[in-house]
Amino acid sequence: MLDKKMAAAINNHIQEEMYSFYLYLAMAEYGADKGLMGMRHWMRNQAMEEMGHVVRFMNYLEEKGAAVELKAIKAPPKSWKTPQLAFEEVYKHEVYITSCINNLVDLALSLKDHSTANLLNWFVGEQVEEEAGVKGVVDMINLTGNAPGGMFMVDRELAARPAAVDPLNPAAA
Ligand code: OFO
Repeated sequence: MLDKKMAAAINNHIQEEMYSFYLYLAMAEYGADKGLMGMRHWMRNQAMEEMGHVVRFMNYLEEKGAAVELKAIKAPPKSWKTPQLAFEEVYKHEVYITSCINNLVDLALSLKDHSTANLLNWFVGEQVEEEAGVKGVVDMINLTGNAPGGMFMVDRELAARPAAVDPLNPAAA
């Protein structure tokens, strides 16, 4: 059993996670268009992680006997002025997603819904990693001080990001 308000809030949040997936796929294509294949790799793997978050919430709704309601996803931007601005947007977006998770925690606690609070506890920790991971990239770009070839060097680091787990087949990882 899941409180209707909690189920509705989780379904709304699935839409946020789907938008994150979409946004990072768009940024991957922007990177590819600029010849930044490391950025493309980093963003595609970030998108894959977002799909993992979607699947985690969907599995939970299934387990609790609540209906999954997939909603429309708005189109993300197609391009950014610079790769640096794209990564800064990722950071801002992750701070926003953290606030969404915190709101879900507040709702779960107000409903004394300990099972959802337990699920969300994983996401609270995950968001710390999400923010820190992209902040590391923004810091790295800033360290280049816009030097010629700076983004080329950063791109090589981005290419080294380990592949994300396949969200639909996590046991295969
Ligand atoms: Fe799902 O954490 Fe990013 O958005």
